[in-house]
Amino acid sequence: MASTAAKPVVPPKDLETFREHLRKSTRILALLGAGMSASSGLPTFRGAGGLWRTHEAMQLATPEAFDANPGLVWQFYSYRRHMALNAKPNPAHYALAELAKKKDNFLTLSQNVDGLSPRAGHPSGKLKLLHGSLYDVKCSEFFCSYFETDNYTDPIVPALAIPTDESDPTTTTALEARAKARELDISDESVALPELRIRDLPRCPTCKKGILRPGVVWFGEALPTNVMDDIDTWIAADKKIDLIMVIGTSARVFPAAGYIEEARAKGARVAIINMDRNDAGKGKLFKQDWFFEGDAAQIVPELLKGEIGELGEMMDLRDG
Ligand code: BJW
Ligand code: ZN
Repeated sequence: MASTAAKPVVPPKDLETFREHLRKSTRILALLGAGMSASSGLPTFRGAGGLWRTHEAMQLATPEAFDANPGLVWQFYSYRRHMALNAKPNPAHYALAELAKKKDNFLTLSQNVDGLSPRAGHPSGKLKLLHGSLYDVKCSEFFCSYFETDNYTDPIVPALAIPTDESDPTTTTALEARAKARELDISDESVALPELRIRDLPRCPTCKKGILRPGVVWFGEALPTNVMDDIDTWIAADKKIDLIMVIGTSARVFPAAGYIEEARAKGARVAIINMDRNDAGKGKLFKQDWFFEGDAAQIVPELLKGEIGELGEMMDLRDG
């Protein structure tokens, strides 16, 4: 008779060797990518889900795209702010946040801009945001230094509100129609984007001239100097690193991906957690490394259980 036992999230032997190494590790890095937030409902950049309307997400994440069409790029980012604000951190975010509290010398390098790690209670000193945040906003004028953090206003300006379907025939008043209205999915190209004039976009309160832009790092732009410096200082603080966990990233974007080899050069064993075996980094997986195939939201808490215990109620108590 076929066994009905659930397939273990990770092979028991690998789980055992990983947990044993983690228990002994003192200097630990984690590198996070979009796959970390996939089970929170946020799309990744490459592969399925990497298309926003007819545009590749990667093509919209450039200064050139913003210069050419700031309205379209704002519609993309306004949509992502809205989605991320309405998403919840998943068990992988909570598990890493707990590990950060337990291990003094653990540093997380996140490429994600969605705010889910901070919302899971990840200590801020142990979380380096390589590509900025959806909730930072800055002036796009070269000579203006206006920069704002923690801007959670959704929509950031009225013109960027997600359009709704107010045509429900069962409603009788405008108020009722608005209450029942469903948001339309503007990532779907068949949904019309609202008309947008340049003057309706968020404007810089300092120089009054520049259009504000998301405070994220686009291709060709330098990563925040203070963030890079903090990471360099952490890496240089000791001649060894024990472990780097590479979670939900295709590891194709630099300098982020370069931290894997930097850690390895200091002796780190590499643990990759990814849905797709092709993203293990061809030819780059060494004998002492681990590849855990599947959803980070399931695998990460399982891997860390020996250090942090069961997540259980801490997830219910946090984030509203
Ligand atoms: C799951 C899952 C589940 C799915 N569970 N897993 C060296 C060599 C070659 C090129 C360069 C180089 N150094 C620099 C460059 C150029 C460039 C670059 O790297 N290009 C590459 C394409 C080759 N880098 C830059 O331009 C960087 N800047 C720079 O180097 O500046 C130098 C400079 C110095 C001084 C002055 C001026 C300049 C900047 C890079 C910025 C990247 N920005 C973006 C957008 C951020 C804002 C936003 O979010 O919109 O960052 S692009 C995009 O890619 C985003 C991501 O953070 C980043 C990485 O993507 P990620 O997270 O890996 O996502 P995916 O979709 O690729 O992968 C998801 C993975 O999850 C997949 O593997 C799935 O299988 C997996 N998965 N579900 C587990 N449930
Ligand atoms: Zn300005």
